Amino acid sequence: MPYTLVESYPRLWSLEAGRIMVVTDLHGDWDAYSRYRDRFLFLQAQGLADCLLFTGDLIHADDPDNDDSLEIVLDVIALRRAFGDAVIYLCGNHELPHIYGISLSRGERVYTPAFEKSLTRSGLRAEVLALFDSLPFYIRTRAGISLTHAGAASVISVPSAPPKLFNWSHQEILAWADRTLVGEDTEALRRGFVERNNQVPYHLLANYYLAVSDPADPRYNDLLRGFIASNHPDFFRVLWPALFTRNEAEYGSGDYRIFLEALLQALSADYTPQHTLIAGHMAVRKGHKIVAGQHLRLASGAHAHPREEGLYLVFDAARPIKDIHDLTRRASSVFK
Ligand SMILES: [Mn+2]
Repeated sequence: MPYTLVESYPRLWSLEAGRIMVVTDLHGDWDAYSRYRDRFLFLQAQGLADCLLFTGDLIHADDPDNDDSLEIVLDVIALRRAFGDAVIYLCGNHELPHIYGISLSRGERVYTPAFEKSLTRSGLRAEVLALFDSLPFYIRTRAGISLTHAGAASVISVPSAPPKLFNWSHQEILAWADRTLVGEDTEALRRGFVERNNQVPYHLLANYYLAVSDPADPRYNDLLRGFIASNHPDFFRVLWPALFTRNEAEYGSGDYRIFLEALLQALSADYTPQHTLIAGHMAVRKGHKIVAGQHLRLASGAHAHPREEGLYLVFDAARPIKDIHDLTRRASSVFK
């Protein structure tokens, strides 16, 4: 049976058949990206892989001087032109802020401005944001293996959360923010935003965070829109934890096991039971680790320590895999 993808829900896609090559968080590392891409092209030509699946966080390097985020995303767009849905890209917590025009930082490192600047310079903002807007959050397979960017979050055990996530619409939230903005005093909102940002004038903030310099630019108010959007009741309660969960480091192993089970159960509804989750997102020595018995943490580059220990894996979406250790045995390297 050839490669078969079904878009069961906007953010939950089902892979019915085909050999899937899984690659996690590359964070602007062009060398790693091109190695994985070329390995896929080779495997595909040999009939050994049908689908290339990136689990998100292709963008934002820790080192700002060595960050090829936009080049990677544009290459993925080109690959999707050639391979269509056989190249899958899941939404990561680093792609998400750009959809909403909000910033993302960790410690001293502010990730989002450089990518916004390169988007504006490239003239390809619409194409890239349309891609980000379309990315699924979850993939499930007939093998019983599911994939997502970060892992399971506690909110997943709230019965209303899985359907919200599976049917999530960024555009609905942004339209809600736009409608809210119409009824607000824009000047007052701008003053509030400036106050929260150490009194830096709004036009400088808009230029720094979103690479918008002209007040006549239709994107000039997008910082305000993003601020309102991120205050939607479901934004920080449902969407954010789903993409930012720190798994057992956040909840402890015992509780993480419960949330992981809840996520796998939600992914199994009206489908083949899902017993294993693959996600990257967190640092792991030597490229992989089994967490809570049912979560394979895979690091293909940035989160493998050292990077050259990064791994990818290939499995058949149609063939049941019972043992998570059987999955780890399929991991391979593009660095050695
Ligand atoms: Mn991540």
